[in-house]
Amino acid sequence: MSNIKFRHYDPEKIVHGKKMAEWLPFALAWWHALDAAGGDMFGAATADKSFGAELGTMAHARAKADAGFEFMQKLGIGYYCFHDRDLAPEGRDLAETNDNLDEIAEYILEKSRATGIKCLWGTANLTKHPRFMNGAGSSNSPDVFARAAANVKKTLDLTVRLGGRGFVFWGGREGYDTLWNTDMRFELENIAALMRAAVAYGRKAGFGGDFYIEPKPMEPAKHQYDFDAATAIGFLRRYGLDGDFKLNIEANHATLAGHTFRHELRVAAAEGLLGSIDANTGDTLLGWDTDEFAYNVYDTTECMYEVIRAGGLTGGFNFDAKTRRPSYTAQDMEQAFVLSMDAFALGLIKAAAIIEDGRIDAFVKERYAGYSSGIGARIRSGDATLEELSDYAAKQGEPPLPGSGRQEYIENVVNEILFG
Ligand code: XUL
Ligand code: CO
Repeated sequence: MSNIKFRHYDPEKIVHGKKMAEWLPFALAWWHALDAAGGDMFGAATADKSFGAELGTMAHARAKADAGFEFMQKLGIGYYCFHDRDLAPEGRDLAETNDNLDEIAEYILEKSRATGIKCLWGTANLTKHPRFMNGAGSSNSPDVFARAAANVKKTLDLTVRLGGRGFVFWGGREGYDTLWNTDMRFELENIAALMRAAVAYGRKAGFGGDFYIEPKPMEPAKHQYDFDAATAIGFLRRYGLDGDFKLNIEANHATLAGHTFRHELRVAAAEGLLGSIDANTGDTLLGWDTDEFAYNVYDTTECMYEVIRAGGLTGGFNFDAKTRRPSYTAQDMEQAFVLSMDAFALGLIKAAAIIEDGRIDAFVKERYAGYSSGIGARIRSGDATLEELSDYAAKQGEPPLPGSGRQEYIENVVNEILFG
């Protein structure tokens, strides 16, 4: 063990009736932890992620797996998430590409058996290759659609083989750059067709987990159809996919959509569709997806409040996050994971304390108390007609003001619980 020391994360500690490790199934994101090397559109990579092997080779794919498992073991991270393209290099054709994937899957599976570290979810990268420039399910080309389907099929097979709990669709190019060249309804129907085919195949292939949509409003497409949780839920219901799909909510995507992280969690949970979380944070002053490691304890507390209220996640907390470009050392990686694991653990402790304290929940209950009897109960039952309500309103005269929202009182309670 190096200098890794958690201040709040203790997997065995019981919080609100469950072990911390059960509330917080942390996952490493293969693409960020083992690939992202700090390059951006203005500058070259700063971190060395070669792990002693030549980039783009099968030897490198194995070296990444070695490094990833060593790192997860060291930090006590129980899961990983992957794209097909993160695991192994593409070959000359689809057959060779798939052989490369099979070879590395076998290698990873052995490590998984030896360590107990499991796959949280897999996803097909349908954004990077030039063939997907106009999207995958939403592509104008049926040949590209078919290739996307082949990649989804293979990645589903890998996810089943690696024991993954989930399968993500993140529609980075499922959207448009200009409506002048776009048939929106046509594209939405095709995306749904790809997802339906994935569900049908996945269930046949033994995938018993959840499919997820990961909402994000833009970037790389100007507008992405999975804009936010509410939009994605509408789409799932419209195309009858809500029995197999839940949502994977990412904090930075929430803020890009003009929402808070908590808002997106609440929307998904309110519909019983909160499945998993991409645990990161954005920078509110930057309009792009910076994928930072979360450290704001207000945010993590609000997140964990929503998660506890939802009864936990069927998925987990995937660190879809990367260290900053000038933080290029292996120690920076350790610090980043410790930072965020502790931030979510502290958030869990504080959220549980807020719930157990009870003052806020009691106030929320009282705020809606008028609906438990009389005309309120009639409204809740769904039986109250507009005529009945209108008569009631005429008889009662001017209704009293609805009572203070007491936001400042609540914020005082939150700060008292957070800081004493
Ligand atoms: C991109 C993003 C992805 C998905 C998986 O913004 O979040 O890494 O999580 O494709
Ligand atoms: Co993500």
